[in-house]
Amino acid sequence: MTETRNDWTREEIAELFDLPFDELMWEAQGVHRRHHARGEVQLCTLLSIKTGGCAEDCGYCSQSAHADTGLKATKLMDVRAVLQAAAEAKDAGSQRFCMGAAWRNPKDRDMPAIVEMIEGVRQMGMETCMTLGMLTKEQAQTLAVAGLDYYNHNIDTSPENYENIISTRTFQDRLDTLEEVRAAGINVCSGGIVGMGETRSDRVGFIHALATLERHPESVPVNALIPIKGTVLGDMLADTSLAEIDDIEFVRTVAVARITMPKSMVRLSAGRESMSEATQALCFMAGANSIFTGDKLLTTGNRGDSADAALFAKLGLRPMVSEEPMRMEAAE
Ligand code: SAM
Ligand code: DTB
Ligand code: SF4
Repeated sequence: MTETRNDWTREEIAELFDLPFDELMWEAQGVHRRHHARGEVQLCTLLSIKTGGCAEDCGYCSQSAHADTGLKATKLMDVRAVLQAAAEAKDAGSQRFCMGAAWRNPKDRDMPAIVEMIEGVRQMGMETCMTLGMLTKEQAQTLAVAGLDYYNHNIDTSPENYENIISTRTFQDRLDTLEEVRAAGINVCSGGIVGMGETRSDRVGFIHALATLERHPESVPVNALIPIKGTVLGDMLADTSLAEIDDIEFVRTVAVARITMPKSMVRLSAGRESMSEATQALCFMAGANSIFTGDKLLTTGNRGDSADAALFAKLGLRPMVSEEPMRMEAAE
């Protein structure tokens, strides 16, 4: 087994991106086979437990109060309705249930309901994941005690590109929450978005920031930007001042994530609805081994289970079977 490294340099990562495509794919597939069961893909299901009206100004997001997407803001969902959706996801074969809230940060008064959701979903035998924005130390500890398996908190892009995408928080704010999540002993899910008009060097910086964390995130979602009308980035793409990401460059990013973070689950996340089956197949060859299932992400569409089942059959892939989620030791 090759050792996991946390001392990647930007130059090394840039060299990986620069490899001839066949060599990059060969390398990524080799790393993948050394660390993961071949042909297995983890199925995760998303639910938006609190939609819209978010105070942050993330340029890609339909749920920002700063965007003009016509999205109706909702209150936090009722616990029973969340557990009903989780039961349906489990029946559909999902291994992990990811609950997302459009918050800058949760309020302490929201935490009891969040805790009930985590406990309820865990009792069904699914892994739990929450994404609620920035957390205090106490909130991270509350989630850990409730049994939360994963916390999703994306760094989204390179440190130097961050302020071009989001102005209401800093890259360091993101790292601070990730540290609290780690310290509380919760597994980390952190990745980002490709196709926001960033440069190759930003993609290098994005992977570098993840691959040099003291511990790699256990899950690394790689999203392809879904351009949404009324968001800053969606409107820029529509008026063509922003070029769409090239499929091969997207696959390269997945491959470099796989090589630099060999043990992490790399999730081919948002953007599959408009991605060709051939590009998705290349992403799986490049080492992606997790997807979001169902016909909805948070506010946008997803491919749906029957299209995915047909793709899996075509490619000879199979859903990963659940194992008891591994809990991390709390770092002092
Ligand atoms: N509010 C929480 C936060 O920002 O951490 C959780 C929800 S937020 C919607 C989760 C992630 O979804 C973002 O960090 C971003 O990476 C991804 N995302 C949001 N809108 C997207 C879009 N239009 N296309 C691709 N990914 C998107
Ligand atoms: C992640 O990296 N992607 C998911 C999940 N983490 C929370 C969210 C994708 C959202 C896509 C846009 C939408 O549906 O609003
Ligand atoms: Fe809010 Fe998260 Fe959307 Fe940013 S990505 S606007 S924090 S919901």
